[in-house]
Amino acid sequence: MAKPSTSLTHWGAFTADVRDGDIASVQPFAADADPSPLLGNLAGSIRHRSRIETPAIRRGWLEDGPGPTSRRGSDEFVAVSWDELTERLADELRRIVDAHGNEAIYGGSYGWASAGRFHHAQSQVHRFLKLLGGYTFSRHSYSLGATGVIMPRVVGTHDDLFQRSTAWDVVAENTELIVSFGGVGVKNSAVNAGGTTEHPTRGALRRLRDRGGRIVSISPLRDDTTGDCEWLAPVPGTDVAVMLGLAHVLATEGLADRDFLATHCTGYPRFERYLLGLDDGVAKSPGWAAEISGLPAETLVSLARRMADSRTMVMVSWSLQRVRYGEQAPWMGLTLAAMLGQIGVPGGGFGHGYGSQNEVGMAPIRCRLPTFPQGANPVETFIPVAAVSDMLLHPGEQFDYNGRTLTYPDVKCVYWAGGNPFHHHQNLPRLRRALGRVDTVVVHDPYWTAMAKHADVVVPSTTPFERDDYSGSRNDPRLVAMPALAEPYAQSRDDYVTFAAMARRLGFGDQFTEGRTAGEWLVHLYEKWSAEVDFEVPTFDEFWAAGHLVLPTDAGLSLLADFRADPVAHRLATPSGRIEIFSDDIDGFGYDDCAGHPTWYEPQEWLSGPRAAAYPLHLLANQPATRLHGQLDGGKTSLDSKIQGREPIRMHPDDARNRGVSAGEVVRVFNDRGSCLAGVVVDDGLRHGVVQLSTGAWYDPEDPADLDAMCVHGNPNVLTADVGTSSLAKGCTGAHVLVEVEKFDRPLPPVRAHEPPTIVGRPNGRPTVER
Ligand SMILES: Nc1nc2c(c(=O)[nH]1)N[C@H]1C(S)=C(S)[C@@H](COP(=O)(O)OP(=O)(O)OC[C@H]3O[C@@H](n4cnc5c(=O)[nH]c(N)nc54)[C@H](O)[C@@H]3O)O[C@H]1N2
Ligand SMILES: Nc1nc2c(c(=O)[nH]1)N[C@H]1C(S)=C(S)[C@@H](COP(=O)(O)OP(=O)(O)OC[C@H]3O[C@@H](n4cnc5c(=O)[nH]c(N)nc54)[C@H](O)[C@@H]3O)O[C@H]1N2
Ligand SMILES: [Mo]
Repeated sequence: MAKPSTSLTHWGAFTADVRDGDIASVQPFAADADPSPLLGNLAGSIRHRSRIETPAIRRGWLEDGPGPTSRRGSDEFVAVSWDELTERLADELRRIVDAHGNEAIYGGSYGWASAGRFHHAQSQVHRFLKLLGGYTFSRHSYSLGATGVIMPRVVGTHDDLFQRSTAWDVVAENTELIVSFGGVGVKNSAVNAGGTTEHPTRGALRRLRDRGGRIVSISPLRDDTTGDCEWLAPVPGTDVAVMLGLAHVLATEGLADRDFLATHCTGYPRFERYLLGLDDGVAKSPGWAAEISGLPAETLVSLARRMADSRTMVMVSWSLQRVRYGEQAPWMGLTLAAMLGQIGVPGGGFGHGYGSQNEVGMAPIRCRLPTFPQGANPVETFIPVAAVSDMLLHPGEQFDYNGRTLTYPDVKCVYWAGGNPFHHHQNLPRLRRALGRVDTVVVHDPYWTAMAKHADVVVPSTTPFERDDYSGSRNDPRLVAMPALAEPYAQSRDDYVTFAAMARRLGFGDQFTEGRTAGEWLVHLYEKWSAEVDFEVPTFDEFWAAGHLVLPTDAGLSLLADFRADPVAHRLATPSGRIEIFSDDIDGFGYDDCAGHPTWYEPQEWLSGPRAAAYPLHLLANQPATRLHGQLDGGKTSLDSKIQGREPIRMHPDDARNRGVSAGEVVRVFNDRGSCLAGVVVDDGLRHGVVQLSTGAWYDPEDPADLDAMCVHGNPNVLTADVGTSSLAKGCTGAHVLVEVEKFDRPLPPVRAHEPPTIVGRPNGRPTVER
């Protein structure tokens, strides 16, 4: 029987037609002017064959007990009952805490999970582990690892750069020139953490163009900017050099706003010495930048003059900081905007991530959202999030981070709920070895992802469409009800129920649940929230019946307008209270990979470096246009893009011709770290020498027992380097990697990424699942 219902994902709200326990089709939310194609992945997702049907334990772990092993990822699983899983897992956690202390549990559990405030997997797992006595945690994100450390130091915040960014309306109505590094488009702004009900990017760009506004898109890919633009395609990884070349023109042609630099910034003179080459003898001139970036010097000169002459917004995408030395691009983009002197002016200044995530340019809500409280973590040990393999492989070793020296803990248990390291982490062969070092790997997920297949204890979670919840985000005008659309599939359970059962066995059940069912929590959190906000809200029942609630927002913001108006009253949270173009603190750390002012460093993974002799193609491992990360990789929008079942790799016609490969063929993409298969798309909308293979194809080793196996499906993280951005932030650098591509002329191995692993019966004849 058909039953229409609304719900919410990170990429949009929708109404579903539900049949036979699954989503049959979806219609986008009516108020969404530009719904995301990612909605096309939802049909069939509840009963997909990659769902985990029962609690399961890796055979080797069950038979031999916890301990290091190379069998993770190739072993069989044994289906167990919920009671057995609860007992064994709770007892193992107790053993680890008693023998090694809480620090030995790594509960960073990074990942996007699903929209939904209460059933948010991260909140659930962190609350549980905190009550257990704590865990080693992770700081920052794969999204913004470098920004999250550098920007608070130089502009006093990173959250406000997004949350209180200049509104799209203000850009559409005031900006004359957008100069975007990394593009500005709808591919990435489909998405917002926590969910989104509107997609304003395309419409705002259209309004800007209708007014005569211009967009210069500096990116190796033409389609990174949606619609018409002036496309400049530099050598990937050279944006800081390009920005320096532009800054050089401003400095030497009297176009820099010296008043703004004097009243609102600190350290410009120190930086200018570097810019002009007074100490190192290298002027960072347009000619210098042209040599590095491949963009003509004249183009940079005329662009710099246009920028000084127009109401200009400098936009830096998040991808530019997901590379080695990633701290530099956002810092230099901010410096360039400061030199233009338009920071805080409507439609001028700086923006970070327009076209990276939907929240940038959307109005912030004037309240917090109801959330499941997590409590405090008694353990203080943490790692920068992308150092997970380093931590597991180097227990007890010291490392630099943000001016401190930290020590990696000796982790015995890795606990993941709501994320997929085989999606997000770099150098997967190294990650597999790192996971092999611990005693126990626990994964909660609705699906048999590669991470679940590498676990010892596999906990089948419900999807957001099998439980009541609500969600919203800090830059979206709606709190949306998410009523369950279907019954939980097979034996899957809400993470809340799993944790509550374990907490009971471990003796803190009442603290974890506070005596409430999930449904009671939803009402409780909503009512607590309604009592705190300073506007009228309907009762929970009224909200639930209406399906959503419109929240008050701060419209029409311009980033840092207050600071511009009065830099004393609205001093920034930096040591000087101003924008730090030179940072004494960073300078004082003495890092050789992050100096006291924005600096051009030659990366390792780039076309002009020594590695390019062996691996002459620059691969952009960007975010997929067809799904969110690895989520619903088996859905229609995602599958429709695959070529002979492999993830598409885009190549320039010359690069394809030189290798004798054509559109529709399967190629092997490789370097010294690993290899994967991918299906060729030929496209002249890339700079030559650049190939693009998005993240998110589920890792599928040809021989799962071989830690270095080729991925037959096209996951670029078998190729990427597992190194941090710098000693400052140690952020993720997965966006870039050098590779070579060749025709694959063996018979094509089957893609098994979306098939469950072998699940065997038990010798004692308990219920089994055979495949
Ligand atoms: N090479 C390269 N690598 C990258 C990037 C890149 O640009 N290049 N980008 C990086 C970035 S920015 C990010 S944010 C990361 C993303 O990496 P992740 O956030 O780890 O990727 P997702 O596929 O979103 O993983 C979320 C998992 O949560 C599961 N899930 C959903 N709902 C629930 C639930 O209710 N309970 C439980 N237990 N599980 C649930 C999903 O099935 C999915 O497996 O990837 C990073 N990796
Ligand atoms: N459809 C979809 N949208 C998403 C996501 C998703 O998985 N799918 N993930 C979301 C998440 S978690 C995040 S953090 C954001 C990430 O947002 P971003 O980090 O901005 O996203 P990317 O797709 O990695 O990169 C955007 C573009 O930057 C360009 N680029 C790469 N390197 C360079 C360079 O060196 N110079 C220049 N000028 N350009 C370069 C690439 O061509 C690429 O397409 O996206 C979010 N939006
Ligand atoms: Mo991200």
